[in-house]
Amino acid sequence: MNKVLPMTKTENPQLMNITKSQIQAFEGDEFHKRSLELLSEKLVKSGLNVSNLIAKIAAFQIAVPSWALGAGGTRFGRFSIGGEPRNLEEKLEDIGLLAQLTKKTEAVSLHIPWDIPEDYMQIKAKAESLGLKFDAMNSNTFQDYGQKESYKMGSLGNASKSIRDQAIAHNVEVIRIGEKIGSKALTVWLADGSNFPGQAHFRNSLQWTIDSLKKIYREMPSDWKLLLEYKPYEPNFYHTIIPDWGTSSLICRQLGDRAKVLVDLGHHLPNTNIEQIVATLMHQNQLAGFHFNDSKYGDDDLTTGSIKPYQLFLIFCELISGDTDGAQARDSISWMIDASHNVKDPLEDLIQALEAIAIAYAKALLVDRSKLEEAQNSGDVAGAQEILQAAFQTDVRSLVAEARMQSGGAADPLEVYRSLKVRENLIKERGTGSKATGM
Ligand code: LRH
Ligand code: MN
Repeated sequence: MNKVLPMTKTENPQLMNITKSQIQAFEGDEFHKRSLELLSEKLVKSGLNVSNLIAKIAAFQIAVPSWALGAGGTRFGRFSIGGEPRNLEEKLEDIGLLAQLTKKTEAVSLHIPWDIPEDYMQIKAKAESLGLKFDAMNSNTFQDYGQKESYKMGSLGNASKSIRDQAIAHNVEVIRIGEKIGSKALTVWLADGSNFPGQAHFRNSLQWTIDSLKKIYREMPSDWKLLLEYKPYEPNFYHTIIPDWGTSSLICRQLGDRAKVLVDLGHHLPNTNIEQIVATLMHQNQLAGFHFNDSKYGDDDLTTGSIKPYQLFLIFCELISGDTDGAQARDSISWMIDASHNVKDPLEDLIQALEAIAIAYAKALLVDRSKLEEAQNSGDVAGAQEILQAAFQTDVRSLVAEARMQSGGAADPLEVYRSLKVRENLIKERGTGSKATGM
């Protein structure tokens, strides 16, 4: 039976900070050791190196979005969760906690203006004290937040030059903020498009967008990357200027080789073969990175791996294959979650998402790629599926848990989070009505 150590104010002035001993007090699954032994035996038998696998899984880190630490909502409503971070400092503390429990995240992706740091040096120091760095910065020209001209009819692709210039200036401001806190990338997602036939001039709005992005690209420091995110619809429901990977890719090619395509898993029409898109972008060295989430219908921003875990596995199979074959190196790709929590505790949702991503990656590492290529080249269709299924159907949770524990993380992060009553303590500290900025 696990000894539960109550959280004490004196022990950790910042209520959020859980100590190593509190984490290690939870031994987790009593079968962990035995299932890991059995799995390791099986993996060694198929020629795999278990400590190498554990090292790879432990090293795989995913950035957390600053806009997904409060309760999300839809146009039909938003249900507060209580204890939500009231400012950027508290958001960093929440992500610091995730990092302590899961050892799967060491970076945060900020969204401007939702998270403009009041004091750059202070926020940089705060992040460092929590073992966090700043991943891609996100600009926002899809809302009005007091800027001079409205983005109702678009931003970088707006027919009005002054509105395009305003949107360009905003993106440049976001780059300057990012430079101050050590970020090295700008993510641009545009809601720009139209709701009715005839409303927009397709070719003019595309050209305005390309010209605007060229001006932004020129303002990026030489070691920065531009991640261009596509989305087929919402908030515009007739056309979106950058609706798919092909359009994003052709624009990136006109910007330069530091501009690549960002794949948000929720930004595809139903039944789109996303793993093929990933393979094609890697083939062209055009893959910038991911916004991980899951969906049943539209851009539902549900917990990664909660709806289509096999698709997530197949995407990681392409990523590992492309990395191993030199199509595109894994460390040139940005890994981020982009989710919105309508009914779950945001931190529990993120713990589950980080776990699902680690599991999909671990399963994909088990694929016998030379046997698979043999089956593919010899037309052994059923054989090829058997090789994928053998990896996908392998329970790798003990391997992922071992990698986490060897990195100082919790055996079972969700169990520790709940047993230490973190949300209850956050509500005590921040109140039931605190509302985080973001989606
Ligand atoms: C658009 C999007 C984009 C963000 C926003 C929060 O749907 O995926 O990445 O800017 O969500
Ligand atoms: Mn996204």
